[in-house]
Amino acid sequence: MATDAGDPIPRFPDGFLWGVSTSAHQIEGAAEERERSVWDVFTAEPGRVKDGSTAAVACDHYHRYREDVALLAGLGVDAYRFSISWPRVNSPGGLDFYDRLVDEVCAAGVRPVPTLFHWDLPAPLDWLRRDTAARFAEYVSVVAERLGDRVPKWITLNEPAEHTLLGHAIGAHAPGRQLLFDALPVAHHQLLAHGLAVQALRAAGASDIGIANSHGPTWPASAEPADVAAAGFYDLLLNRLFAEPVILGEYPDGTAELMPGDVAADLKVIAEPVDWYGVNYYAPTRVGAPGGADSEYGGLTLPAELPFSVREIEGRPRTDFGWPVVPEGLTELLTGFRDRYGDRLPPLVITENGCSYEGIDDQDRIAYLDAHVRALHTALESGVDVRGYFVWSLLDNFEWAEGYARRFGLVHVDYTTLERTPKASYHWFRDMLRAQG
Ligand code: GBH
Repeated sequence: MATDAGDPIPRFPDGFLWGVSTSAHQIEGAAEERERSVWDVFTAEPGRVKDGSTAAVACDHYHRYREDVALLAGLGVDAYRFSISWPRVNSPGGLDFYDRLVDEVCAAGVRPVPTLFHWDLPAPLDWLRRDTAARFAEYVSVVAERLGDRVPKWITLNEPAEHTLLGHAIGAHAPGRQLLFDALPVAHHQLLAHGLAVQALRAAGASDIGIANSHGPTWPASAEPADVAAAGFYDLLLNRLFAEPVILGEYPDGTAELMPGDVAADLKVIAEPVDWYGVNYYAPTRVGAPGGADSEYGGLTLPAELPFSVREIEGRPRTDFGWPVVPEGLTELLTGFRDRYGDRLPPLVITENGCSYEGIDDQDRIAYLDAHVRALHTALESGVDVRGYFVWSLLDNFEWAEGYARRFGLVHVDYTTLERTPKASYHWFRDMLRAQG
């Protein structure tokens, strides 16, 4: 892949927050020591996860968190984004674990940035039900009371769009439902949960609150009106439907009518001001009219009934996952957000960016990250207010329906011995952070 490697990466502004991300279900293991989540139920069903694996042990981070925090300290990051498992908080001693983790992270001179929901819903709960949003706010209050004295920055939800689409519309993720557009209440109830959580966090004295959403530019397959319309619809579903209620207090283009409950009243809650808005970026998506070859999303075949199809982005290197490497898509996404939302756009943080490749001498990952950090700097230079960048992920981990086959870590994990080995990309990121000062 062509990079400017060799030229130093340009300087980012003072105070720019550099970090790495993980999530509870993907790394913690110790599944016996907490309540079950929808992911435990899902992975127990045959055929759901490609390699038949579960996250019962994963990286065993629950028992090895001190070693992992030492890796963070060695990396020299400013911040660590992790997630709190709601089913663990529901279990005896669960909150004590996060208390110890937060202490350990702080003692390492790193700022803890918890995400309060990263897909591992307690098994008895269901996002189709409105009261799950209220239950979420209660849980958030409990966590904020306990950790609020040490946590400087909070994230309510991770990627409600992906959780709605993958988990409830096409069934590739837990809880495995294939409701297609009947999954829309899941989107609304998560957004409501976000707004209620912002209120609960503020009531507990917390500040610097954001949400992490998955976003990417949507490229029409051609200039044909049917392709342009399909791409616009995809952009509406994956980008605007989740950004606009939070940023503008509105659902886009008539979608409010599809949502349950007193939508106008709920939108007031959903639009509770955030301090910043998190963007998880992996790749753009090429979208055309329905039909043609099998339509894939993140390696999964999409149902033919959808009013769009996802096409290949050609002429690009691909990660092991098959996702195209398009660094300038990050610049396009960020400048596009600025152009679309103008003064109403909160400061942005890249809460995830990364790639899956095999190997410990992972030059491909270095090239990917190098190019994306430069693309981010280009967005800053053109005036987009971006305050931080988090690599997905610190560790190789349980990659959902792909099991352990995809490795996103800066640190390699041997799943037999659970030994951690920093990859070449770990050393590259550490050296880049040192050069930033
Ligand atoms: C994130 O989701 C999750 O937050 C995280 O838990 C996960 O481990 C990580 O990313 C890596 O997957 O096929 O080229 O069109 C990312 C959601 C959905 C983003 C699929 C990229 C398709 C790329 N992803 N999407 S492509």
